[in-house]
Amino acid sequence: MLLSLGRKSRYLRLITLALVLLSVLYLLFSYDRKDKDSVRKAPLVYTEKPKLVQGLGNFEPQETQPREGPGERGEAHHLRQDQSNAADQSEAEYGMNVACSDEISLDRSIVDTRLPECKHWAYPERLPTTSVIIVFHNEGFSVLMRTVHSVLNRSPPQFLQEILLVDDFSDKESLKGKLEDYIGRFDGKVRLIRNNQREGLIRTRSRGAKEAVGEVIVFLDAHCEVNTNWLPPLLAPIALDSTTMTVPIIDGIDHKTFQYRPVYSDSHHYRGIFEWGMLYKENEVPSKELSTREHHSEPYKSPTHAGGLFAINREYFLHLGGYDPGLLVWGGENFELSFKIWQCGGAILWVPCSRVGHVYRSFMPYNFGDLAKKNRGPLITRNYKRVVETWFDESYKAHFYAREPMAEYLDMGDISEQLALKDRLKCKSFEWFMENVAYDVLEKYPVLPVNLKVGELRSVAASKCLDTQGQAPPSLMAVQHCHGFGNNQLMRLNAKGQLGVGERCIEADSQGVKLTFCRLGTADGPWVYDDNSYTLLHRVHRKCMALHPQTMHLSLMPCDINNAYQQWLFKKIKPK
Ligand code: LR7
Ligand code: MN
Repeated sequence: MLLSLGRKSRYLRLITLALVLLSVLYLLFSYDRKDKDSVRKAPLVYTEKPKLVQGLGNFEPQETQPREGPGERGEAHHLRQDQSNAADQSEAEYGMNVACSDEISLDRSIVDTRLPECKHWAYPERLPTTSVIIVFHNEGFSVLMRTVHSVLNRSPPQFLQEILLVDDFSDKESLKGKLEDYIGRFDGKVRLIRNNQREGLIRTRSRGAKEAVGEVIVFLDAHCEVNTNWLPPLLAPIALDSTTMTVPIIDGIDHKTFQYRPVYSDSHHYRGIFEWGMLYKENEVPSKELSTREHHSEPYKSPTHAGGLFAINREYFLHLGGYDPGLLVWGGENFELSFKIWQCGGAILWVPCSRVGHVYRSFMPYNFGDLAKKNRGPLITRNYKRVVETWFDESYKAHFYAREPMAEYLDMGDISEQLALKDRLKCKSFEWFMENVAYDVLEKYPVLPVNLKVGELRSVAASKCLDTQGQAPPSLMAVQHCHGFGNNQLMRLNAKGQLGVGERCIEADSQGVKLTFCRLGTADGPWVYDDNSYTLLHRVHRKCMALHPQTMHLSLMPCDINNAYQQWLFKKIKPK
């Protein structure tokens, strides 16, 4: 009896122990599973009221009393009349009114431009740590620092590991000791490193990525203001899948008044595409893309991005080789990264609930240093050529060269490393990308017919050349001294009658010969060139392009093949 009791109690103890063990294991296991599920299956949970959901956080800030002062609430700030010299001077120096910025608080409030439903999203409580990388070359001190302040003020501190400032060899006094002293107040949260020669923004960003310590890197231009709760919506999709890159919606900050303005006045969604000269374009998101989502404010896929502002897992970025180190200074790196991501198995999402303001400058205030002493144009085209030659299939390359004929003559350097990377990562074809991701590009920018003629278009009578005069369309075309550099005088006549210059088209009506926006979705035009009579016939008006002998005004006149003022020669441009 005693013995059996003792045995019983041993059994009981054993069973209890087993039960305790099992429940501990269960708890551990289910905790782990719940935690993972909360990230895997429900990274974003929409709640009727902004509130906490188990394992998820709603990072909306407390509403605060609006502050008063210049530029508060993102309003325009106007300098006094007697400050106009300072304003003009800083605009000439920086491409933006830094004198105006200097009077606005670095902590100013801005308008919340998000869709109202953005306040309702809850994100995983645990998100990757982040390094915000800001590269800069000769930026205005207050503009740069407002970028930093906005990040510190509007990011959950637990996710913001550091802000890494990378100076691309600036020579402005305000960006030396004063900058170092100033960031001292942030207790190491803001770090500064400097290039010891000018590298250009692309290589400078790659350096920042290598030096950063966060799991995710977020790039910002040095003249931005991040908006309310901008960071968690960028991090959540990356936490879910580290091969996803996320892009905020970019609002505008006026370069004269620093007014913060929402980029879209409607609530439609747009995404990044390109035309065949590799100019960046945006297009309304095809409905098929949106229909996979439940809420209007959810992220959606985009073929490409503008370049400056995005978040990506740091190791993934480095696994993709960062940016092609052969890309110089400015331009094309946005496409390189986009094509690389999509073709090599990743994805790009645009995130409506993340908004960041960016100052669009009136002009580019810096030169390209030693990397392009005279002329930036060819350097940017050269970058495009590297990207096209690396990522386009053979059949697509022709469209780029049709749109940008001078690219053929540019030395793009060695791309064998890039091709090897593409091979190593077993990346898909450009055709796959065009059919599955960028399927809206061809609707807007159809493939280009071959060029029948390329060169300057010279009047036989006046020996002057057709010239856009750097005007934006719609504007009248003119003739100017033939300079032989191409650019505003480089005309292309394609096999379907379109006369193009850069991304623009040449049309004519009763007022004269005009520079116009090419009709989206078309690549044809009205012009027929006759190799025997040298006339340029407008098929629709049944008249010929003519130059007025005295006024030099361009117009359509009844065709007269013997009139030298209606005779035009396409003269090839030699690369310089
Ligand atoms: O040599 C340089 N070294 C630098 O460090 C030249 C520039 N920079 C810095 C500069 O100080 C700035 O912080 O690099 C950053 C970007 O240069 P910007 O502001 O002159 O470029 P951008 O705004 O005119 O151009 C857009 O395209 C560039 C192409 O290479 C970059 O990708 C920019 O980041 C990009 N900006 C955006 O995408 C913001 C939205 C604008 C649009 C469309
Ligand atoms: Mn910029």
